[in-house]
Amino acid sequence: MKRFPDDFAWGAATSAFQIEGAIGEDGRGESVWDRFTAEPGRISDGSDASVACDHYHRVEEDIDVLRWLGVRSYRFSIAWPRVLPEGRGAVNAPGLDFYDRLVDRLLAAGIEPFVTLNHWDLPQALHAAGGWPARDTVGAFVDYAALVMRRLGDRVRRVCTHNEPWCISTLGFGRGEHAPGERSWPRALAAAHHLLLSHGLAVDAIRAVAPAAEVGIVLNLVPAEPASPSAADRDACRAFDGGFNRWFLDPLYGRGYPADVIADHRAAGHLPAGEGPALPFAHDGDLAAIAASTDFLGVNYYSRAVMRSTTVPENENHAATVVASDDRTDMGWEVAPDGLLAILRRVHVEYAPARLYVTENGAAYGNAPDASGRVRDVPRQKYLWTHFDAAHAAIAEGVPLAGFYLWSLLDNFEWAEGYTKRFGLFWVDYATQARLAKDSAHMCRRIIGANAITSLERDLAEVEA
Ligand code: IFM
Repeated sequence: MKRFPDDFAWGAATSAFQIEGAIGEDGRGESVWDRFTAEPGRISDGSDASVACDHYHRVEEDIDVLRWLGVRSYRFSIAWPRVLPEGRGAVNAPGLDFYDRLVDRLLAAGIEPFVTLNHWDLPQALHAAGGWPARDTVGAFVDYAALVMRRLGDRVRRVCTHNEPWCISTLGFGRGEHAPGERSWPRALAAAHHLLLSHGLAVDAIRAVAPAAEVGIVLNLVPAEPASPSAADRDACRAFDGGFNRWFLDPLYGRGYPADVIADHRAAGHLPAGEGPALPFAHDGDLAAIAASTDFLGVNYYSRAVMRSTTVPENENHAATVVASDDRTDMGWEVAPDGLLAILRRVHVEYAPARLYVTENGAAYGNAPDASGRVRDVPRQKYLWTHFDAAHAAIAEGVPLAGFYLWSLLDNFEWAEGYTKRFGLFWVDYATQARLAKDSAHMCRRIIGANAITSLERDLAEVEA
């Protein structure tokens, strides 16, 4: 039996755009993702998030689901355009009231609310005015963060600024796979900088209005290994790690942007070469602001990367990811629980955040209800169990890991993949909006209740019994 600490924050996570629906209701403004999903060819199944899991109308039912699961905490995001339809200025009272009620209901159910302020749904009006590549958006975010926490901060004790700034900047502005669908590396790098700067400035603004709240940021981190010991593969690994992990971790923990990655971007023409400033968007004082001291780092972990050098020119960093085993989820991501231990250990040793949370971990598998209505999702059970084991090993090594949030509570709108990928512990029948506990939900319920894992075979067998 491997026990977790008594106060370990077992949780489930979602995000507003992926579950709420009701995109045109009660004064909500348009977001970049509404605009993006409406563009033909952007979403693999041609769907949108106008209904999603209809969570906006099913809050009570979803809190019952959380209560049944036994989680101690629930990580959800606030839809910025629901609160500020234009991104700044006039507050939409029904939008803020919705989250206020959600917080009260969670607390009444004995579930600690964990707020994400920006899970990608930037108000379209702010994007039209320049969006994340523009410095003006920094102030808009800081004001929005203070507004939300002034209202909720008497009850919300854990809040993060941004979810996965790598995705917003790289997928949204570099690769064009996410909203707003641009392909410009200079703009991607400016967006990343403004996300980080707005995080740092928002930390102070949040503390001023909600002094009792823990404040942090959530990064998606991917431990990288070279596919071979060759110098070229090791350099591919360095470049990948630099662009994915260190570009965010280093400035957040006071080291500035990594020089080797700046050099890569200059060589690729993403940043100006020559004598002038390498980072035209960075002003004096920005790095100190970005490095604001925080209470925790949230780590979203799904897989590792095994890197091979390639000269394919369209691939940034001239590196290619190799999937090292055939054990993959429906996203094509390798199942690699050791990578979770590796990244938690590394972040602890190299950056020493005060506290860590696994703010997302989970897997997309399509297992559907059988004739008896049961969802036998053994691959997800194995995925989660082995990652719980890795988290336990990290704690045993002394990593200050304080919680683990399952991604996701419900099957939901998986961004550019639409509804084709199911990450939920609960199956969602999108025709009826029924929620059905998968076998993995039963397993997690038991493990959370016991606050311990035993062995994979035994924990799986308990679900069968
Ligand atoms: O669904 C996403 C989530 O919004 C952010 N982290 C990764 C998840 C799976 O792709």
